Amino acid sequence: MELMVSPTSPFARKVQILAREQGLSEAINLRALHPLDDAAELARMNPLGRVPALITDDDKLVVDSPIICAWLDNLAVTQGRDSMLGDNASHRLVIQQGQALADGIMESAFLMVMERGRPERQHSDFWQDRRRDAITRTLDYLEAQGDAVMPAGIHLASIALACALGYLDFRHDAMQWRSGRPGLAAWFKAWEGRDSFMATQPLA
Ligand SMILES: N[C@@H](CCC(=O)N[C@@H](CS)C(=O)NCC(=O)O)C(=O)O
Repeated sequence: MELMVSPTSPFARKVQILAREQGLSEAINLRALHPLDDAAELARMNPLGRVPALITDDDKLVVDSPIICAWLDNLAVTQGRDSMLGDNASHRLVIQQGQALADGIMESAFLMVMERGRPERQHSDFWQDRRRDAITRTLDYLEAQGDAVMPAGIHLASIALACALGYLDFRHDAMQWRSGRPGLAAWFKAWEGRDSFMATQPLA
């Protein structure tokens, strides 16, 4: 299998962590492509022009990180592993919901970085503020809800949240997301020392 990644994409990191946690990393060749600098090459494989994208051994394209994670998790289950997407229908919904919240943080944070890269006269304070507010509110919600929204353990939702918080550290240090959120900060500490997390640090 070939997984198209960029070394800074939090969505690609989520897929790589799930693959490592499910013992699949040896089966995957990573191919680093920058969505803007390598746009034509990436678009030849993924019409959406985004990373991550997976090409399976039988040459099928799988796009969008939640689907790629589900695809890899299913492969791991066929090899005798426990699913990281939940044990039953209601657990799966909680995990999908947790992943959606974390992915939403990543998306807003990524779009803020893209906005910074545009010529100054095209900058939009309206959109930057709107995205920052969405991140702030979602972090506060996660802090308040705790394990009702983010159950304990290593699963797709906790992997996604670790990637979202890691991306805030990487790209939005000024947000100081730990400030006033001791629960989330303590939760993240356990992730910071984990092998799969350390091995997938974003490279500037
Ligand atoms: N929903 C997608 C989001 C992926 C995404 O936004 N990837 C960014 C890099 S972090 C990208 O390739 N952007 C290029 C573009 O949107 O043109 C997923 O979960 O995989």
